[in-house]
Amino acid sequence: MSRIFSGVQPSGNLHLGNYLGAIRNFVGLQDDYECIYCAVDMHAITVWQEPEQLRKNIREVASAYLAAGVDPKKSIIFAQSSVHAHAELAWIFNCVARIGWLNRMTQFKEKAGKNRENASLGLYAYPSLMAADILTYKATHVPVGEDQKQHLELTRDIAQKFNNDYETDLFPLVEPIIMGEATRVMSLRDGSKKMSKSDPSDYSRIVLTDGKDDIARKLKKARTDADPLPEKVEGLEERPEAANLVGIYAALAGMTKAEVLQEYSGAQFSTFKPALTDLAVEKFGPVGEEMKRLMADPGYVDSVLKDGAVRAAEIANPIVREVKETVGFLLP
Ligand code: AQP
Repeated sequence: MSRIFSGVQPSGNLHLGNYLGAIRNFVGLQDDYECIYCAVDMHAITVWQEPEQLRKNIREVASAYLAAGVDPKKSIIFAQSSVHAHAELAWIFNCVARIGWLNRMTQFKEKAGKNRENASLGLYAYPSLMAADILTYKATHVPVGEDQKQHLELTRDIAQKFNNDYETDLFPLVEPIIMGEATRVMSLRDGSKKMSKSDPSDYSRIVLTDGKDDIARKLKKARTDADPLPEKVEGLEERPEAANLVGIYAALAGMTKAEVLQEYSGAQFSTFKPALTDLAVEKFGPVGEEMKRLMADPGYVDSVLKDGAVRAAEIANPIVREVKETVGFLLP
C-alpha cells in the first residue's frame, strides 16, 4: 500500500484554505493509503511562537484532523517534535540540499520579506525539514495545497541527489496530490494574496472555529467587484475576488465552478454572498463545533498524539537507521 504523509503548522488561525486545500482531503485518502498526518510544530517555530499558545495550537491541529473525519485508529496523528527521526534526517538533508536550490524558494522570500537578514536560519532551511518529514516514512504521496508544490519538487531533488550520491534507491520520488476546486484559496480582502494564518487582518480569512455570525460578517465584507456573476468560467479570468468566492462555493458544495455559474450566472453578490454563507455554515459549522468540543478535552487529544507518536516512530526509526548506515555513520 502506498504511504501518505502530510502536515499542518500549529501556528494558530487554521482557516478555510487549510481545510479545503489540505485537511478535508486527508479523510478520503484513508481508504486507499496508509496515512500519516502531523502537526508540524518544528516548522511552526521557524517564526516566533508563544510556548503556551503553541501547545494549544498543536492540539488545535490534531482536533481539526479528528473533527474533519481522520480516524486515529486507521491513520497516524502525531506532533513532529515527538519523533526525533525528523530532526536527524533534516540535518543529513541540510548537507545534501544546495544553497542555490533553497535560494529559489518563493515561500522563504515571501515570509522573510524585506528583512531577510533577520529571518531565522530555520525558516530558510524549512524545505529541507519538510523533505525529511516526508522521506523519513518513505512516503510516496503528499496531499497539499498548491502553495507547497515548489517544496515538494525540492523534496524530489533531495531524494534524487541522495540516491545518486550514495548509489542507492533508498528514497522514493514523492508525488503531490492537489485535489478539488480550491487548491489555492485567496484572501477575502485581496484576491491576489493567498488566505493565510499570518495575515494581520482577521477579515482576510474564515477560521475553522468561526460561528455563523463571524462567517456572515466576513463574507459580507469580502472584497468583490460590481459586476454580476458571469455565465462561463472564462468570465472569471480578470476577476480574482469573484473567482475566489465561486471556487470556495464549488469546493464546499462538491460542484465544479462551471456548475456553480450555471446556477448563479447573472446573480449579484448581494444574492451570492448569503448563499455562500449558508453553505459555509452548513458544511463547515459542524467541523468547527466538533473541534471546539475536542479542544475542551485535551486529555483525549493528547492520548491520540501519544499513540500516534509511538506508531510513527516505529516506521521512521528503522528508515533513519538505514540512512545513517548508508551515509557511513557507525551504528551503536
Ligand atoms: N490559501 C490556501 N489555499 C489552499 N491550501 C492552503 N494551504 C495553506 N494555505 C492555503 C495548505 O494548508 C496546508 C497547511 O499549511 P501550513 O500550515 O503548512 O502553512 P502554509 O502553507 O504556510 O499556510 P498558511 O496557512 O498561509 O500559514 P502561514 O500564514 O503561517 O504561512 C498545506 O498543505 C498548504 O498547502
